[in-house]
Amino acid sequence: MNLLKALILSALASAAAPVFAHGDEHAQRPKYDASRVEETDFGREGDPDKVSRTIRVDMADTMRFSPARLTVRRGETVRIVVHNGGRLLHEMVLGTAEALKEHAALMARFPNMEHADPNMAHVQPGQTGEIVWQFTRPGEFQFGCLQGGHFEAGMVGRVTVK
Ligand SMILES: [Cu+2]
Repeated sequence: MNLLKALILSALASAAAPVFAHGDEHAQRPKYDASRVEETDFGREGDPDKVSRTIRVDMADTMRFSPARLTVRRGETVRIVVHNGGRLLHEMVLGTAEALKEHAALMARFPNMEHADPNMAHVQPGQTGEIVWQFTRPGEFQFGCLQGGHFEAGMVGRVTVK
């Protein structure tokens, strides 16, 4: 199932069952399983045993990621450790610029949307989450916080894959 279709389905599912608040009781991401990894336009879920580098990114209520620019080598598997130093729920969602824009628009329509995909980490205040990702294609990608209004307020960063 492609990512957008999965998002729409989960949006519809949570529209019908609004008790599942996004970020509260969201499903735990399943353990890494190589046979279930899907290639996307911006790479794929990384094997935690093949991580060559850990990158720490902080999220703040100023609606900023720091650092907001990351550079990785093509093929590299990185562990992105995301710390939420704010008092609000924040998240990091990796994707293409276009996919993030679409996802943000969907989140605005369905604020209770629930999902836990390998390219995202929802992080409660004071907590730390992580994404293990292998960037298999060169190019410019983004990461954004898609909590209501955050992306629009500039909570977005860039990944350059060389
Ligand atoms: Cu945020």
